[in-house]
Amino acid sequence: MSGPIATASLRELALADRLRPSSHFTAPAGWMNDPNGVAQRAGVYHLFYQYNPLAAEHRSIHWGHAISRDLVHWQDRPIALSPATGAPDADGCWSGVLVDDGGRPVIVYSGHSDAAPTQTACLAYGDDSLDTWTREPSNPVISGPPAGSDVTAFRDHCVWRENGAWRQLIGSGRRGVGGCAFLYESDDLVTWRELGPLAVGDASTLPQQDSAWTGTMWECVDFFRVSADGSSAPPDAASGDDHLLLFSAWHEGKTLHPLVARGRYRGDRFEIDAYQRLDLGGRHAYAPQSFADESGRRVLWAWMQEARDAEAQRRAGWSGAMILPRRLWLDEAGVVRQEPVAEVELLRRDPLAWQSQGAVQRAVGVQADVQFTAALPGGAAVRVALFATDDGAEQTVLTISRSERGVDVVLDRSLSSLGDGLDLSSHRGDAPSAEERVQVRILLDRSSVEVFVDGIALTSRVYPTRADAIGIRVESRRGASVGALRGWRLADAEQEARMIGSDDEGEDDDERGF
Ligand code: DQQ
Repeated sequence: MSGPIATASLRELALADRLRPSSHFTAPAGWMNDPNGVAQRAGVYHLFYQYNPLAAEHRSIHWGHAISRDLVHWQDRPIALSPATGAPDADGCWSGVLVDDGGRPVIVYSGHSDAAPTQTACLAYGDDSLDTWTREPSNPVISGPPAGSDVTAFRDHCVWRENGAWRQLIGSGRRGVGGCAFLYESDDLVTWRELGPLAVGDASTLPQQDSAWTGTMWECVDFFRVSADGSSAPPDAASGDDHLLLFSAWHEGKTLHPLVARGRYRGDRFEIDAYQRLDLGGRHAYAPQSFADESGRRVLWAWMQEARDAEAQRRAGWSGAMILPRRLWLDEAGVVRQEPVAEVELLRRDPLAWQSQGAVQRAVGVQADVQFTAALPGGAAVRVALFATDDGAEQTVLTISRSERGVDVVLDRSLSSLGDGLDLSSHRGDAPSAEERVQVRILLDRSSVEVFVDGIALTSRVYPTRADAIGIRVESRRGASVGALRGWRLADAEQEARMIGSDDEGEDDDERGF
């Protein structure tokens, strides 16, 4: 395996890759995975992220940091956390959250050490700018799962204030039972009391291959409440509001898919009424983390994993992008829905020019925002070819059709690329919808596809090889009709000058899974 490449060279490689999304947030170069510490403070949005500036592979994880005033244009800040020799995070500063302790910013994260391998709960304190971070001297503040519990893994944090105390969830799984989230309480963020599991899943209810299987471990737990008026806030058992628990289903080193559990928060327990797939594209919108911004809306980030193999990612010099930020809400029927935040429209540029040929409307674009309504009587379908060559040799095909449960959404990647070493599997799922007419939005960014059908999201990654794989073709079939079709070119959002980390850290050349 090749050794680490200096970050400036990684940046050159990343910039040379025409498939790197550029309307989305990506790291300057190297590896990026989970969003962390997502927040808005004094009007400024913060996005921290799992980052290896040394190579496009998952090891030696740092916390990258960027800030924004509009959620789509970002400015790099210095790396917030780096692995420290001899500390509980000697081999990685893994996922976590940002909280405000009486005005002082605090990061609660998983220190990762290869030694066991183990993950423990650690703290770091920030200055006002959130640029400089100091570790809590008594790290780790939680050194492992509750005594006597037989767990599959133990990491990732959700922390909030309730009834004058801090509460924390840590993602885990009970061996032989299912994923779970352990609940803790604290007065000072440093000393934590165990309150047992908030919720435990049952891994035996669905087959492992099922796209809604809850897995044997819950990564990146994210717990909050949603009110009938669409606003959101930290959990509060006394509120009587619906609560949602987001998590990413994991099994033996495999990152599977994000799920959301809806239910009732009763003191120290969360009674789950229903699970829902959070994104029909599975691992391509993994490790979601959300926050209530100053307007009260729930803003969601997630990691768009690559579908290239590990060696191709290393060669590309970069890996991973964030989804475009989304607003998330719970509708009256108890369905969790999402849409790109309104600020994404700031990236819209010139309108796409559509040409009609019978039931087909054609335009071109590989960075585009397309929207239409689809009237879908029984049996009808709308087929949308994306990143398509005229001869159809390369194309990614979205099909939206009426089903018994609502609307069937399929993204067929089998012809999405003539390249090798790619995941070309299809995505499929239901968009619950009682209406004949559904709203469709499609965001394309070079190698990313984000689809929203009545607020049900499907995220994926595709890597066309041909320079002419630029066609968008919207076709009505079997009595479907497409209305209000509009599209815009999406602008690049990446800053011109990125903050390149030092390239002299870490020579460690090992490879590790999650
Ligand atoms: N990624 C982090 C973990 C988390 C996983 C490490 C999910 O904390 O469980 O980079 O992608």
